[in-house]
Amino acid sequence: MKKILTIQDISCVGKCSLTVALPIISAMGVEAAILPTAVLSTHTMFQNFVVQDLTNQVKPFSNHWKNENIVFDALYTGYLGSFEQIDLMKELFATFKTQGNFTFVDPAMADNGKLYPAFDEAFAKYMSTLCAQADIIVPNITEACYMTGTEYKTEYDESYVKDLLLKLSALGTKLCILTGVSFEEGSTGVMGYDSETKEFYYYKHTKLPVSFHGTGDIFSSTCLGALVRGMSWKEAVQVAADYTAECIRITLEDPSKPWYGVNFEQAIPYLIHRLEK
Ligand code: PXL
Repeated sequence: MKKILTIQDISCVGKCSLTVALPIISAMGVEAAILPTAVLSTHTMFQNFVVQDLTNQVKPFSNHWKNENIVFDALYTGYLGSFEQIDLMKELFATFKTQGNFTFVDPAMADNGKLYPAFDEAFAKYMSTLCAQADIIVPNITEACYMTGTEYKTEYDESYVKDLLLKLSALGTKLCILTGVSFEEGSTGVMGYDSETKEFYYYKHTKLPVSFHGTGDIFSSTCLGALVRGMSWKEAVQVAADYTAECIRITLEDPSKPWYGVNFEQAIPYLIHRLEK
């Protein structure tokens, strides 16, 4: 059985980070090992959340795994809370990288042109140094702009997106996957660039007229699950984009939908079905 180590916070209420990564990776038939970097009462879009930082547990936990000779098929970081945690992730990559595995970074820190409340521009810039050490990164356009010092635009053309991907790839990342790429009203999608084959690929699907929290984490977890299962990156992008869109569609049908995340749980049967195709 394949095994992913995912390292991010656990927001106890909020449908993001580990409460999304764990069930999705498990549903995809892949073992999910976790390293929680902090425990939050909720994600940071709520007011008055409380945090227990776990930065000082990263080394003892990973040392134990190393001593147990535990290996992972992929190392996956999501939301990280500090410069120190970014540095710890670089060490962890160096410790657990093998010939056969890969590192996957979702620089979860911004959306819709704005940084999440806990971050500033210096942090966003520093995140690019972790992306530089990753095999695969999955930023949205906002995150890519912050990391590459590019002006954020809501209207753009293909050359703007390709330029962003080339700048990301210049950090040193093999495969850059940019989410939330929309060239026309009514559709959105994902564009990737493989620096080894020099190939761009765009996958487009219907855009639903809302933006929900946590969908980036759903996309990342699904995309990585699909990759670890052996799909090509283009197939993985399709499955992840389709599942994320289905999560949004199902949520819109729910009259009592939560404001803070999507009903990804109700779309898990769709995901499993989609994988069987
Ligand atoms: O990736 C979203 C996310 C994860 N974790 C925490 C967050 C957010 C988004 O705001 O606050 C703690």
